[in-house]
Amino acid sequence: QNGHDLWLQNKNPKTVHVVTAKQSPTIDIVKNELLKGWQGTEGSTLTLTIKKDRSLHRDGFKITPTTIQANTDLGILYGVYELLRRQQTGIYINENINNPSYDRRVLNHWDNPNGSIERGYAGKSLFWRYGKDSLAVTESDRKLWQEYARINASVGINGSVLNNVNASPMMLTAGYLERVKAIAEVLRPYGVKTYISIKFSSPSLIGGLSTSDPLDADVIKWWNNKIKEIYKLIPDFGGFLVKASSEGQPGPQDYGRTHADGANMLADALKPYNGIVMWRAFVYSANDEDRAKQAYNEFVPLDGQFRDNVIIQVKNGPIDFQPREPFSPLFGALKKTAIMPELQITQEYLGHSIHLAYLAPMWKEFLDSDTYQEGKGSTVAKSTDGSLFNQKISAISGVANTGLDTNWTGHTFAQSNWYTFGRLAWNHELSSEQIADEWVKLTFSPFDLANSQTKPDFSKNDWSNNFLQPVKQMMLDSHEAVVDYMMPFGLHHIFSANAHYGPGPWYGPERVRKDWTSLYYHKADSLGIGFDRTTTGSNAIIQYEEPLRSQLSNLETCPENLLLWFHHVPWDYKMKNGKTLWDNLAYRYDAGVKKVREFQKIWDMAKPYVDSERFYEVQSKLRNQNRNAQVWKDACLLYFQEFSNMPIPYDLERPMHDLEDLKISTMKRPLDYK
Ligand code: BDP
Repeated sequence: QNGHDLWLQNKNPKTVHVVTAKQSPTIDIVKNELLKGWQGTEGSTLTLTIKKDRSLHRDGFKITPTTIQANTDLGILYGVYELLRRQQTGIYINENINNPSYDRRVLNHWDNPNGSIERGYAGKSLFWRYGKDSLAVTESDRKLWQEYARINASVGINGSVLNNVNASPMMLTAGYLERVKAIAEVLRPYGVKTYISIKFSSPSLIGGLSTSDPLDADVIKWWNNKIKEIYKLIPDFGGFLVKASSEGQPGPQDYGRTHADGANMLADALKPYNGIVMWRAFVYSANDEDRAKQAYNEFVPLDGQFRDNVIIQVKNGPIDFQPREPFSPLFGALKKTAIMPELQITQEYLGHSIHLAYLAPMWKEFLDSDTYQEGKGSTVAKSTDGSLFNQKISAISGVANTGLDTNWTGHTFAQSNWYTFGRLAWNHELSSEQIADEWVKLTFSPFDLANSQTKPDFSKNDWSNNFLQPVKQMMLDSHEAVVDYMMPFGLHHIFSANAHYGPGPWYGPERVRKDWTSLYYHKADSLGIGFDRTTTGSNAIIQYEEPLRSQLSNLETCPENLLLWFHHVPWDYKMKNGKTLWDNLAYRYDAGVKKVREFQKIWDMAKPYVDSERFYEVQSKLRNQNRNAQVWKDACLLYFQEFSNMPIPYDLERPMHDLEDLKISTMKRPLDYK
């Protein structure tokens, strides 16, 4: 088992007669999936009906064990994947209405035209290649893109941004656009729309203009022509994703214009074709203002100024995809502008493709967070899915973790995060437990769960008790384990160097940009540790609505898992369990390491139930994760101890590394011990 089939492993299909009056490339896919994957009663008849039904959204469907009804061919396709999934996971099928939470469910690929992937840990790009003839489209390209499209469609993902947000202007040149067209043709019948990221200064970089000022008539004309050219090639092109005036990228502010000026100019040009602009709010500069406050300060004054085909793309937290962050205060605060969450599927800050971290609990925590912006119950989910605010577009995006590795994502368990992104984008009310349950069954079950139980030499019950349940539990505990051994209690961004992998709480005093150092974020000193974001500090809490604001401001009521995000806390502060902050830190780091050791045992015991290729891959990665977790614990405790001057509790095992050694080795390269 090389993992290439992910959660789409068709086993012993039964025969099914498909009844439908419709013919189209999408319906051909539907029939083929049923042929390969039907697990219902042998010889059943399945009736597919496409008719106008107001209770269904464009992609929605109704299913029973023998019927699927939808408004569109794509609705039927999603219905088929749902039906097959239920058959394969043994879930009883009731008739129900199944509408997606978000209209646009989009992967953001940070792929560069030379085939490398920014923050990618699973090999090179699926779309772009390096070298001579790199733009020639081959049969194997098409085959791969088709597999990719199918995987996405199977979990409802319906959009792909094909290149990095740090965009090359080359992407808008003829050769690249031809390749986008070729990709779009393969993705189209699966309902996956193509989008690209653009560089804001393209008019001057490749258009020969002297400016890229969004209010300049020639610039506007250039974009209009470019967009016309794109739609000629790709009539259903989705639109642009834009990182502008952000981390050194050019943008409207270079010309004294606002984000709204920039976004609207592009939106106007895309409007006649129904294209959209996903404009990122990931903006901050190295000034004296707390980085966590800057996006809100920039965008809230612009609320209401954006066109209705602009949607602001906001990372889940106010800083940057850290192991744990509070939700970005922009959610719920932008009331007259569509806003979409940006999640990170690739584990830039969560152990790359080496650490096992199932991200559903983190994303659920975020989506379920109450912003209180329209009273109690104004969750992030509701403030983005169109139920709380009247927005023309609803969308959610995830930074993809895919690459050319045979198993697509590097770590077998990282496949679950791609799966989860799709499932939550479709239905943000699914629980982490249910998604894990589905994924483990689809990915590892040796049984055709709906039917026979004879195949391997153990029973379905054995498999469920000794594999499914413990592995699921390991997944559910895994994100919190990473938080514990990396950054408990709201610590954030204390990595060594730009690889964002190993620990480096000491990192960066020599750097010019203070906001790119660890010291900026943890602020450890002889008195305590943590970033004071209350009124005595940066006052970032002002950006949250009451009663949350008061809750966060008060040391006693601030959730302990975000304590050091909002407060500078004395080392000897007594926490809820009666122990000091310092002792709690030590126990938490230790608990994180111990959890990984438990995962190793769970996985070793799972050996009889999993093929050897995936077994050894995961086993070896867990060993690596265990070593890394120990390094994180030692590095952080020994370093912070220099400020706390308190002993590591004596019932805990002592560090195994010397701080000075760790400083040298983690500065040089990420501690992956490969
Ligand atoms: C940071 C990444 C950087 C991205 C940036 C972004 O380190 O590579 O370009 O986010 O989202 O997390 O634009």
